[in-house]
Amino acid sequence: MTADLFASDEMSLSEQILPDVFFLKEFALGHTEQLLTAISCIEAQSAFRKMQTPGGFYMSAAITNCGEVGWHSDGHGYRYSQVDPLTQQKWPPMPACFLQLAQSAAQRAGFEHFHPDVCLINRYEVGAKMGLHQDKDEKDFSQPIVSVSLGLPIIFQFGGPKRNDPKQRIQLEHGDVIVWGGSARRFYHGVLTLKPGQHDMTGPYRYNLTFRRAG
Ligand SMILES: O=C(O)CCC(=O)C(=O)O
Repeated sequence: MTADLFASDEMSLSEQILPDVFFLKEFALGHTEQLLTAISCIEAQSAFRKMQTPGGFYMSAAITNCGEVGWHSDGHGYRYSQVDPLTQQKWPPMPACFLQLAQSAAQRAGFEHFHPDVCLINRYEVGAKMGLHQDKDEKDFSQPIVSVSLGLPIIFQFGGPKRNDPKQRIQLEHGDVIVWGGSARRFYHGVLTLKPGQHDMTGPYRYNLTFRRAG
């Protein structure tokens, strides 16, 4: 597979939902089987786990990572680390199909030369959600974020630089991709609670791949 394969997918529709924020409907649809197989390999090395927040709560989404670094959270704060704290080994490498998808989606949205060094993988079960937050633990904000949805649908919220700014709500479905960067790179976003359902490829789950350049 090459980045061109993604870039030439005429089936996908893209929409700019805010300045520097792009919704690429079904952009990853032709590649979901390969992406899900890669997730299975990653979780066999670095299992999904529910991370503790600095406030002492547990996040409802289960998380793992691949790439040169991985994001994690515990009682001491949010940060990137070179090793998985569960295994004390390096995080699994980023599969080529992940990198190609992330780069071609970024390019489609007008962000050339995206070089993600981490893919955070969220797994949502019924009742899981991700509250409004900014992605701000990275050193490099010049590069965009590419976010890929697999499995059950969920409502994504995208706001502004302040938590209480007005929000757009978008239903994200299997194969949809959102890309944001530039002036929107640190805008608040999150997802509402996952509703019960059964997806042909992911069963009762939704997966999200979030590609970033941590720096
Ligand atoms: O699951 C999603 O679509 C959003 C994930 C997210 O916001 C994050 O990992 O920072």
